[in-house]
Amino acid sequence: AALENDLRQALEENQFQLYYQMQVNQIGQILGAEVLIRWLHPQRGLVSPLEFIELAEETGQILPIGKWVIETACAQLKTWENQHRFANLQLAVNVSAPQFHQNDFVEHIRHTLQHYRLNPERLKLELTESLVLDDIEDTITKMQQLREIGVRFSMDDFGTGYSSLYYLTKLPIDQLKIDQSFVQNIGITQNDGVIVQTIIGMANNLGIESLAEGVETEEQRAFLEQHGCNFYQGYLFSRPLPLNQFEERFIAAN
Ligand code: G
Ligand code: G
Ligand code: MN
Ligand code: NA
Repeated sequence: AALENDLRQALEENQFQLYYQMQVNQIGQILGAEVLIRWLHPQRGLVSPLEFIELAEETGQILPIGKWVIETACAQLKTWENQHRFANLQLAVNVSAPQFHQNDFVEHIRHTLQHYRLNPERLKLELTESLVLDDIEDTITKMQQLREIGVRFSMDDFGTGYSSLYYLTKLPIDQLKIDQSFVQNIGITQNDGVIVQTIIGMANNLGIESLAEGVETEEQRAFLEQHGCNFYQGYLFSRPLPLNQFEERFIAAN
C-alpha cells in the first residue's frame, strides 16, 4: 500500500525516467532502441518496472504513466530531429493491456505524433500475445487504425504466450521479438535452439522482421545470425542505459 501511494505521486514529482536499450542489425549498426521505464524513488532508489507495472495496471495508474512514456519517447525523437541526429532511429515502447484497450489510445498516439510532427514509422509499439488475444476485435480495430497512420508493431516475448498463428497473418505485425528465455538456452537445450530457428524461419516466410532479445553471448549471436535473424538486443551489445550514456554509445558506434 505504501508503494501504491508513492506511485500516485511519482508522475507529479517527475520521478520516472526512460532508459534506452539499443537494437542492432547483423553488422552491428544501431537501428533502434527499446525504451524501458525506471522509477527513481526518493527513498528506495531505482525501482524496476517489475516491481510497479503490475501494481500500476491494477490501480489504473498505468494509464497516465503509459501516456507519459509515449509522450516522452516522442519528445525525444523530436529533440533528436531538431539536433539533426539519430535521424532513422526507431523507438520501441512497451504497451500494457489496459492502456492499449483504453478508448482514447489511438487518438492519443495520433495526437502526440501530430503535435511533434513526427514520422510515425519511428514509433514502434511492443504488444504481448496476451494483450492481443485479450480482446481480439478491439485489437484488430486499433492496430489497423494505427497502421493507417504508419505506426509499427512488434510482438513482444513471442513464443511464451498462447500464440495463435492465425492472428499473425491477420494483424499488421512488423516484427516478432523472440523471447529471451529461448535465446538464453541456445547451445544449452537443443529444443530451444529449434524453437528459435523455427520462429526466425516463420517470420522470414511471412515477411516479418525477427528480433532476438536477451542476447548475452557471442555464441547466441552467431547461431541467430546463421539462421537469418535480422536484429539483436541484449547485454552482449548493451544494457538499458540512461539517455546521455545511450547517446554516447550511439555516437561511438555509428
Ligand atoms: O528493464 P526491464 O527490467 O526494464 O523491464 C522489466 C519489465 O517491465 C519488462 O517486461 C518490460 O516490458 C516492462 N516495462 C518496461 N518499461 C515499460 C513501460 O514503459 N511500460 C510497460 N507497460 N512495461 C514496461
Ligand atoms: O518484457 P520485455 O521484453 O519488454 O522486457 C525486457 C527486459 O529484459 C528488461 O527487463 C530488460 O532489462 C531485460 N533484458 C534486456 N536484455 C537482457 C539480457 O541480455 N539479459 C537479460 N537477462 N535480461 C535482459
Ligand atoms: Mn519489450
Ligand atoms: Na520481451
